[in-house]
Amino acid sequence: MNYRNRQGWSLRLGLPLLALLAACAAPEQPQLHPTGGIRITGMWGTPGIAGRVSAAYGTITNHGTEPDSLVAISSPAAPLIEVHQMVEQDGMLRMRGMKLPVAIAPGDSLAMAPGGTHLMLMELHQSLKLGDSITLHLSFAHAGKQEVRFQIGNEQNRPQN
Ligand SMILES: [Cu+2]
Repeated sequence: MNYRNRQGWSLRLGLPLLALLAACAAPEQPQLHPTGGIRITGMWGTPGIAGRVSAAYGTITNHGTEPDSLVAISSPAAPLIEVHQMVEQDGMLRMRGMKLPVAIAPGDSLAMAPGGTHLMLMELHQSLKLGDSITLHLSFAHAGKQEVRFQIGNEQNRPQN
């Protein structure tokens, strides 16, 4: 199974989902973007072909004392970005869009990793290659608009952003 296939809309997986998730556990990463209670860490994205899709991963943590929520996502790299969950259905792992806003309770995180929840950049304006950098704007109800810039990599060569 190659990496690009895992991004397909549906795909029969040989590995149990849990093993997949465990294999993809990200190392602890330093805080990058402190604003309000929201911190976005460890962001990286996957290569993609112009007009098609790319996935982005990382962790959004609410270190504040108030609930917050992700209300909008935009990027110069793609006109449409969705939060996708992976849902197992009849032995198939399928991507399912989550409606915004996505609430993040105090002390909670939205963790995004290969095989699990991810941001899906759709209809890419340009192809994204290893080593390229892209910018995302994540808007939160309380923490406001936050900009993250991160690199394109893969599971063997995961950028440390
Ligand atoms: Cu997706």
